[in-house]
This record gives sequence, structure tokens and C-alpha cells, in this order.
Amino acid sequence: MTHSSTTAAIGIPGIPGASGLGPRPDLRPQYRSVFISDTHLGTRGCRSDFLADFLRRTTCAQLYLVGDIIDGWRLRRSWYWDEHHDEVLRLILGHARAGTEVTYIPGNHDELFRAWVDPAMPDGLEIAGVRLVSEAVHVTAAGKRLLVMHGDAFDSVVRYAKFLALLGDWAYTAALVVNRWFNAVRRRLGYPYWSLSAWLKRQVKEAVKAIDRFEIALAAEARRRNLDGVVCGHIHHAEMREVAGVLYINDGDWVESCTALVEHHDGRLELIDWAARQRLSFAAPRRIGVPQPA
Ligand SMILES: [Mn+2]
Repeated sequence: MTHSSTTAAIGIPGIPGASGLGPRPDLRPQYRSVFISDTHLGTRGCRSDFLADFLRRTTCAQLYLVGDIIDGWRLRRSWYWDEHHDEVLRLILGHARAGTEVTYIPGNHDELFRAWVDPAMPDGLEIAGVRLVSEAVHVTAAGKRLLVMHGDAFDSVVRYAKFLALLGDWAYTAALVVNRWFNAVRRRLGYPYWSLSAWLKRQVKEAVKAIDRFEIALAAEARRRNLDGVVCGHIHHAEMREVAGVLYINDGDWVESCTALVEHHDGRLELIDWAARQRLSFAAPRRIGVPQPA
């Protein structure tokens, strides 16, 4: 099968103009390309409901899945799957069927796929219209050449306090509340005050430094290959910045935040925060249907 990027998405429920009445070559997809990563489907943390909403309302000529899309192919105790996880897969395959060029670049949580990609086959392997490759070079409409890789190959620079890599505000606030109780108990037992806040601030400072090292390492890799920039994921921290003349872009994740990188038809790149844009609340309960009795 050839990858045509001229065909617009058709026949996908919920996509404006996608009536399913036949090809609509006049209907241009919304974006030239879309990059998402770290969706961690198969885990409870995945905001699969928001992701399904994003995939339902977004059309693009090229869709890059930049690793850690499906988590836990290896047998894991905590496998989690609901109807939104199903829907996400259905929507991705639907986009591929409708003419979107879908490229899957495995990460460390879906590294099983890496064994399927033969480095001798630069075109990779194609399954259900999804092209599987270990990494890719995307050329923007503006002619910028971007290395697309998950990023875990540079783990050695972020080994520090991964669990704390950018603690969310809410977690920080919650931790401080716990700390108040903790110190009330310590005081009663005659122990001196211990500042969780100061400790956390030190940890966060180290995590920020680790993220900086990661960004510098990936940008350096792009420069080494004479490319204009890099698009990656892995550290769950959306970012777009220039590092010594090279563009570093991290498309974020769909666990802690709900972010994607989009390329407009003129080659302009933009990070979008889907939860903020759609005013979706992380605190609201997920709309999950009642399972049908078997
Ligand atoms: Mn990863």
C-alpha cells in the first residue's frame, strides 16, 4: 500500500464533513501532521476519554505515534482496558483507512514492537495501514527536517528522580497538606519540624535539571545528523524551544497532561493542550459505560 497524504479523512463518525458517503478529495484535513506520544493505553492513567475526543475531532495527512502508545504488552498485573481504550484504537485505524499516513515509532513501554522493525528495512513494517519504524525523519511544509524518535535512548541523562519529573501542582499541594499532619504527629512525639516543602523543592530542582539535560542531548543528536530539529516524547513534558540553533519539541503525554504537536499546512508547528482547549476537567469522573453482562 502506498501512503497518500492528499486524501482527506472520510467516513469517521464525529469528524465534520466525514459523511461516509465516499471520497471527498476537496476536503483538506485540518492539519498537515499530528504527533502524539506516551498515551499509555492499557493503564489506568491513560486519559483515553480525552484522547478519543481529540482523535474524533482532528484530521491530518500524517499522524505520528511517537512511542509508549500501548503499555504493557508483556504480561503485567495491572493491565487496564475500557471502552475508550478500544475507541482510541478504532479511531487510529479509522484515520489510517481514510488515508492518513500513520507512523508508529515504538517507545520503551511498547518496545516489543521494536523487535518487529528490521533496521535493514528503512520503510519498516506495515500493519493495518500503520507503518512501524524505529525512528523517522519528518519534513515540514517549510522544509525543516525533524528527527522523530521516542527518546528513551537518552535515559542515562534523566535517571535522576524520574518519579518526580515535574510533579503536578495538585500533587505538590496535596503533599504539603500531608506534611502538615505529618509534622503535627512529629511535634507530638517530640521530633523537630521536617520540611517536606524544602525537600520537594530540591527534588523538583534536580528534575528540572534532568529535563534540561534530556533536551540538550536530543537536540545534539539532531544536530549530529545534520537535521533541523527533533520531535520526541518519553519524559511527559511538552516543550518547544530552540537549543543551540536546533529545534527541540516534546509532544508531551496523555496521562498527566493531554498535549499534541500539530503542524499547520504552512509548516507552522504548534503544541496544543487538548484538556485546556476543550475545557476538559481532570477532576471530573470519566464517562465510562456500564459493562454489558456477558
Ligand atoms: Mn517512554
